Amino acid sequence: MNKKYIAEPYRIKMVEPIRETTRKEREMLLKNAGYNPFSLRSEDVYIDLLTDSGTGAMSQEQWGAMMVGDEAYAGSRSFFKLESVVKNITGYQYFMPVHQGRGAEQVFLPQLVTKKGMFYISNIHFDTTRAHVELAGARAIDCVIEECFNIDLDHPFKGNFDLVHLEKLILEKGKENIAGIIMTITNNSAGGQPVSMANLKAVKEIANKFNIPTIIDGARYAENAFFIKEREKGYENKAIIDIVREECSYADVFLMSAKKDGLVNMGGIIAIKDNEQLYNQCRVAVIPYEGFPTYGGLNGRDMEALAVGLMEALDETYLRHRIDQVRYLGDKLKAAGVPIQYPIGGHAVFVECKRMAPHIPSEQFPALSVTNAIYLEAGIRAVEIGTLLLGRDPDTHENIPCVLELMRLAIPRRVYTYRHMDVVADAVIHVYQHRNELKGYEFTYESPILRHFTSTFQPIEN
Ligand code: P71
Repeated sequence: MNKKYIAEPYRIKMVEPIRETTRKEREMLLKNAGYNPFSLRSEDVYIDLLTDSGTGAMSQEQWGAMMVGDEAYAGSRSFFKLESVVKNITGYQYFMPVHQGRGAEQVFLPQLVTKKGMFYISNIHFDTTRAHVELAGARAIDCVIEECFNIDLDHPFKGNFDLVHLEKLILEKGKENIAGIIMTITNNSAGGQPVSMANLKAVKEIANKFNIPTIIDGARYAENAFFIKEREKGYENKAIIDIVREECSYADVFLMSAKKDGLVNMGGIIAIKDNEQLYNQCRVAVIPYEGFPTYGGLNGRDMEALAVGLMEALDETYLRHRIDQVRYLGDKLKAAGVPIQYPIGGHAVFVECKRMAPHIPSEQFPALSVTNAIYLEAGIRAVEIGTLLLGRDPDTHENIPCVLELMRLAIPRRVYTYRHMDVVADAVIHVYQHRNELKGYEFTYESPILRHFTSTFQPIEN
């Protein structure tokens, strides 16, 4: 039987009740949250699609493994178990745990910034990555293909680097001023879009030509490997782990927020291919920020759960369901005419709100308007990825122009069922059908940095 979407490849044996609120309650709750969904309590959310980071469900094997966690400060058994799994997956020689992705960024990224005026280049830097590049005294430049920003264009690898532009950038800035090239797989910010193997290989060739290190941001590397298997010629019959090893062969360093494809609630990874000196630098830097290099902010139980979760996330049946579930939601929205980033990405569906609410100018945050409307409609929490999140230019203080005004519906791993996706689709479609009623928002308080997290708003009534 040829199934369009596969059902959950698991039985659910522990449940967390969730509660529906009334529209009246939600109006009050959202008002009290300053119309910023980050300020809602999760118990007041019916279906929580704020993020897929650290929100997944662990398996019985992971919970079982936690019981044998070794909590030694230095050199625990759990560390060596995790180390052998990471080395096996990446093929790299050196590994160090950290508490989450931004911990890896904080420890690692400054190591390659050896002087003033340096740059990291990425397909698109994730926000925390950009923040840590800047904290390290460097600048972040994005270099993704143009096709990425055309949501209707059917392109199999919208996360790809623009190779011509990459080479031009290196020549323009001077190869000695490029700290590193960060390959974000999958590319979170513009739709969980994958990067092809051919593109990773070509980036590595360019990097080698100029002697620039390459770094994988592997938060969703397993989902990227699945897309390569599904879409790239020559990989149809390869095992996911072999695709991953080839991905890793085109980088020198692997940084990961393990809260995504590590299938854990907390954890991160720094792995280094063969540069012993760089590894030693990180071993020194990790201690003041994260902890001793054999625990890096994690306890033995966390490392046990991660050692198991990393392998589970490479299981093809798991991945197929994961990607299918996201696609199921996206297909429903697309069929109803809702403008979404297409093809549908690995971890989330991204709704384009500039097109959904053209009557709301960017400075009035159309994607926040849609996000708040689906909370009011059905108690579903999503997140704005648009003008609000992009923030202001530090010099001019103007809002940075934003190509797409996205609302992201991120699906936690192994948490919700297809029926939950139906509820989400119904709510988004309802809001879409009543899009003329959507209102813009204005600040009642604007926080000076990372403003999307803590600012407050009011709807503009006119
Ligand atoms: C996501 C997140 C985390 C997040 C961001 C904003 C609001 C709520 C949650 C984190 C990433 C990521 C990539 C590609 C590094 C990090 C940092 N993503 N690289 O998408 O997507 O990792 O959160 O473990 O520190 O919701 P960290």
